[in-house]
Amino acid sequence: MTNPQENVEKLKALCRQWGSSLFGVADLRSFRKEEILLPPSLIDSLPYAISVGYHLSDAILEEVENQPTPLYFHHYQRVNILLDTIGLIVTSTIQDLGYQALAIAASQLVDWKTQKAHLSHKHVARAAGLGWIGRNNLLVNEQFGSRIRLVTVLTGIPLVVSSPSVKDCGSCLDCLSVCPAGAIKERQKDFDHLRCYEQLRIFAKTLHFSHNICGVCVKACRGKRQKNGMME
Ligand code: B12
Ligand code: SF4
Ligand code: SF4
Repeated sequence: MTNPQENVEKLKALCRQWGSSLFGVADLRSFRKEEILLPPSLIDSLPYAISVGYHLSDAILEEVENQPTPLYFHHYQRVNILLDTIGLIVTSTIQDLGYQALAIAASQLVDWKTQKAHLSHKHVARAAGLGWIGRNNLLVNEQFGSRIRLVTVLTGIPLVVSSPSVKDCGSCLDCLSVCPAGAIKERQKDFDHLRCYEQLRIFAKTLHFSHNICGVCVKACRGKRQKNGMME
């Protein structure tokens, strides 16, 4: 199977079957090599980046007030496992078709000092048309807001590249006042990474979670679906 459009349809349907709501393709060659912590020869052999998004449970997020809850922590962990599983299933499907694929973990650090992973799922998702980087520093999808988690699969199988979104936060400021650390500012580039990070470390310590989580700005960014009161 070498028709790029057919390949997209097949992989999209597969991801949907496994519970994902968003699918897009980015051209990895549009990224600077320094943005990807993988050997350059490996990047050259995997020119496409598939971005997959899972719509988080709105019911669980609605229960989050100004700090993460045990329900959210469990959800966060299970969704990471599901996204990693989807990455593996996409990988084996592509390999069966005779091409290479490499799934990037949903949540794994390779540089603790700068808090960097192999690559940014958000930047890939933006390039793959899933949304834009919002004031809350997260990927914002028009339908689901920031209530999504992401995974990326790099591959050599021929695919049709998606167009990036032209939308942005516009006049919305819903996430600014809710952040317990005051890390979210009107200009996205002023987002205070360190304040956010320190707040998450406090949550982990005081609430006894083994990961740095929060969820407050995820909840605040509802997207069109919740704002319109639409539920599946
Ligand atoms: C490390 C990490 C964190 C760290 C640091 C984040 C950061 N880089 O600022 C901490 C623990 C703070 C964190 C917090 C959160 N995260 Co996080 N995180 C990641 C992870 C694993 C890697 C991010 C990465 O490599 N980025 C690459 C760099 C180049 O991109 P960047 O963030 O734009 O780069 C900046 C930082 O590196 C910063 N920087 C430089 N030096 C230092 C040093 C320190 C100490 C810090 C903090 C930052 C920093 O400067 C860069 C330029 O601005 C990704 C998964 C992934 N592979 O993408 C998830 C991910 C970004 N996280 C996610 C989420 C949801 C969260 C939280 C809501 C926590 C939660 N689950 O409840 C908060 C939200 C914070 C926010 N508003 O941005 C989701 C985002 C989904 C979405 N809709 O966008 C991701 C994509 C995980 C996933 N699989 O879905 N996260
Ligand atoms: S994760 Fe929490 S502390 Fe960090 S920006 Fe979002 S609301 Fe603020
Ligand atoms: S809540 Fe509004 S301002 Fe904040 S990231 Fe989402 S769309 Fe942008």
